[in-house]
Amino acid sequence: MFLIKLGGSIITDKGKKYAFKEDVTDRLSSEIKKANKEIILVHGAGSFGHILAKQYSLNQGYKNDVQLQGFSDTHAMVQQLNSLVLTSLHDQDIAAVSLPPHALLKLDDHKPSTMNYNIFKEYLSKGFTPVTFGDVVLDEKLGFSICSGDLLMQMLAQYFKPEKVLFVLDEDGLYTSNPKTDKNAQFIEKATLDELENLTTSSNTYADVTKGMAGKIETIKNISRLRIDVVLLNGNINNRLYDTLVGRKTKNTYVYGEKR
Ligand code: IP8
Repeated sequence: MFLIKLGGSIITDKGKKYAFKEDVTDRLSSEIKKANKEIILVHGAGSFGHILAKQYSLNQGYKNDVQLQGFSDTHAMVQQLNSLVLTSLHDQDIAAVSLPPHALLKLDDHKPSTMNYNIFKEYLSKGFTPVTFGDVVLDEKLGFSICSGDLLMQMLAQYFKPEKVLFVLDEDGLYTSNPKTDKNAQFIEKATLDELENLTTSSNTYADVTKGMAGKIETIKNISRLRIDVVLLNGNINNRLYDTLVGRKTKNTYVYGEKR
């Protein structure tokens, strides 16, 4: 089984509220169909979730009743994005079913507390493609908080031990620094967990621009520690996802699962 995350920046325009990238998502759906693999799909919230979540400080937990409306509005928007992704998959005759995190799991101070893994297992065993996504969820300590697609990737990787974990990004993969701001950034084709440890240290010196990247590296390291290989690839380029899924050589960053 392959666990794939379609990043929010690849399926939406992160700078524009509620801007779904239909063409890119449709092409990625067709590549998933063509590869014909067993898959659990996770997607990010992009501009359907992050703008509202920030506006209402939802990740800080319950502070006032105004946030309740913000919570339900944010959920409605990420659910809407999820419906757009599902339609794209259904158009390719993929039997995708939506598994919304807010109804399946609880966090406790941002960390996983309870999760209904069985529902994923049952749908998979019947031949469906479970699709889940970054969502607002209940939180034992905070009242509510945000469950990111990356956290879902870690939880699902730990439980299902997939053959590979794929992150579909709007970059070719990992770089030694942020390629959008640093022209000396070097592309990383292959890395071990140890090499990633060094990378975090150096990328932290780039402050806020690489904060997102540092978080992503943390997620990748946690999955790599489960001895699962992680591949990061560019979803904007034709067939990178397909080639990676079928094991064909293509440009991507390959992180080897930690060997013991
Ligand atoms: O885009 C965030 O999920 P992500 C979810 O995977 C919300 O980080 C609701 C902002």
